[in-house]
Amino acid sequence: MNAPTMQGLDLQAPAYVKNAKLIAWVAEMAALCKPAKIHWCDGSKEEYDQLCQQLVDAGTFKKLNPAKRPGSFLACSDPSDVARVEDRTYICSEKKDDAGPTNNWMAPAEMRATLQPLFDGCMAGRTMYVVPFSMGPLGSPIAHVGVELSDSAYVAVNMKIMTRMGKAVYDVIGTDGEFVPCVHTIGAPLKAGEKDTTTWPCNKTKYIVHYPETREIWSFGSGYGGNALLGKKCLALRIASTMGRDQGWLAEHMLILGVTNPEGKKYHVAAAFPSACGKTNFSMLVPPKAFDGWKVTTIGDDIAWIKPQADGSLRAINPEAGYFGVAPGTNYHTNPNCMASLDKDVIFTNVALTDDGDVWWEGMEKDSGQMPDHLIDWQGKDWTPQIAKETGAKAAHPNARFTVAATNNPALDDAWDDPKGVKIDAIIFGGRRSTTVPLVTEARNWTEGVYMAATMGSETTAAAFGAQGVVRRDPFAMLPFMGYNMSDYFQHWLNMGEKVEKIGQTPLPRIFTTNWFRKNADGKFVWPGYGENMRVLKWMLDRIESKAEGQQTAFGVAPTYAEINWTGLEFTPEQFESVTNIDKAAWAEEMKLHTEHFDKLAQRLPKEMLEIKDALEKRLAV
Ligand code: GTP
Ligand code: SPV
Ligand code: MN
Repeated sequence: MNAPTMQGLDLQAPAYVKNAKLIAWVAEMAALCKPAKIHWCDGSKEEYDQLCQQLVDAGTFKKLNPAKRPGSFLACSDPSDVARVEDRTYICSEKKDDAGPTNNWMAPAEMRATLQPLFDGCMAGRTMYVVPFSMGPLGSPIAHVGVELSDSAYVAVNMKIMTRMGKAVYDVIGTDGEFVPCVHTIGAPLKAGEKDTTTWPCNKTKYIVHYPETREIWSFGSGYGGNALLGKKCLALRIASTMGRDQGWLAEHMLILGVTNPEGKKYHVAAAFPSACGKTNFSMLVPPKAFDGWKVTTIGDDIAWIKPQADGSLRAINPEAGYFGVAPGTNYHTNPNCMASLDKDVIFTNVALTDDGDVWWEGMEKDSGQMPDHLIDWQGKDWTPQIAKETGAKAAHPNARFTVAATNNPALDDAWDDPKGVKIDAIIFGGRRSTTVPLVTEARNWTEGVYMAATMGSETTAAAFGAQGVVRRDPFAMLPFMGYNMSDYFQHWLNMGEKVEKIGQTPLPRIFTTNWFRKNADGKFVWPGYGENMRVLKWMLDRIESKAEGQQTAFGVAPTYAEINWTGLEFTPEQFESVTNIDKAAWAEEMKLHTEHFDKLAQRLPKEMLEIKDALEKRLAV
């Protein structure tokens, strides 16, 4: 039999690919994107090594000094392609109201017509990688499978680390199994004989598009992070959130950790902090000396899928297999487990290169006690402390990241890939706020917790393209990741609470808020953060065990100074007051922002949100 071909392109799928729909879709996409070659990824170590070598040969990867950082590479992106592009991200539901007021929307037919000419021939001169991946353990009933077609080898190798990627996924899909089709292109076709003139080709025009009803993802123009690794934000959050709405579960921008006390009792905590607000850090927390015998273990650092069980418990899994984490600020003082995870087999993106072929980023001077004399910065330029002083140039981009397998993490929880997931005892919502919001409070009930999450504000960070340090509402830390109408999502959370409470067998997880980021008059963080966050976590567990009474405040139940273990930390009652006080004037301003936020979401806003807001306003007025 002749192999199927199309204008010289070999369309023959490997024998282990047996899904007719998949094979037909790859052929259809190849006809549209017109790649020079198709590579069906098998996920093997050999393939990973070969693709990394190819990226080295192309100049996209620099192999790091194997004596310092074995098996590791540095990629530096185009300066225009360094973060998620929220203003170019679309939820294309049939009806605009189903995407809701917080999402960019275009009618599916109109978006398809817009993308068609962009994708036509978009992979010319390049290889189309067929990347089969599973979010969640392979073959598990909670996992969802996707296939990403991409013309970026960088994407293929990152997907290998971040997901369960490879041949075995084809067995899961079988002859007629479901998969989420994901098409990605950097949008930089090559004419016949043309060679790349840059090591990070991409396109000025970018589109990150989701069709929630048909569960499809189309991404054009970017090669970076969440824009391009489509299993992560696109599938595991935006598409999964709509699956969760329809099927009765939750897809959340949350870390999951285990915390075990000296008596061996273990709790599981999920925490939603916006992008670059401390999830990776908190999930790998090393308790301070005063907490001898306590242990924190990582289940996930970015995404949680939470499913209610027949007994009313909420069990969570991490659908990912690796971490795509923020490098700057990470060091042996702030996050030793993370530093240990980065010893070997890491892909670094947009950090600086040292003269001995290792990596460096802002914050590492805390470990060595000094700035390096010379570096090549993330843009390939010479960097010295003097240049930094004069120009403010950062050696690493503030959104520089590492890609590393979860199995590199010394604090990895034994149950990190247990398909049953872990039972969640507490849920935290935490923003980055230099003023107003206290260090920690507990919601008095589920509905108040949903309100606190729904109205959460946070200062924008380098994780997304655009202005930084601007306070915006980021409900549930999901603003950039919501696949449907935000008000419907609040209702979904209320429904979940009600459903689980009715079962009556398992208490609902307690809901807390945190803010590690209050600043003093000098603009310095008051709370020491990082490992010291254990002191706050311990108070939360004390609340669960009825060992801490707390005190009622306008904004939930807060700890008294005496309820926090201060052993080994100098933190005065005055400092405590400055990170916990509720400033009435600031809160009056804050409530105006809640009003504005709810006005925007008014159309489908659950009435409970306005009731809780009323009660909060009344408490603030006394
Ligand atoms: P995404 O991967 O973007 O979703 O972010 P993330 O929430 O996992 O953020 P991550 O833990 O990587 O932290 C981002 C930045 O916040 C890093 O520069 C950290 O050093 C800093 N950070 C983390 N935890 C704390 C903390 O407790 N206090 C302070 N002041 N900074 C923190
Ligand atoms: C985030 O921005 O929340 C991330 C990084 O976790 S990215 O995968 O680029 O979205
Ligand atoms: Mn994230």
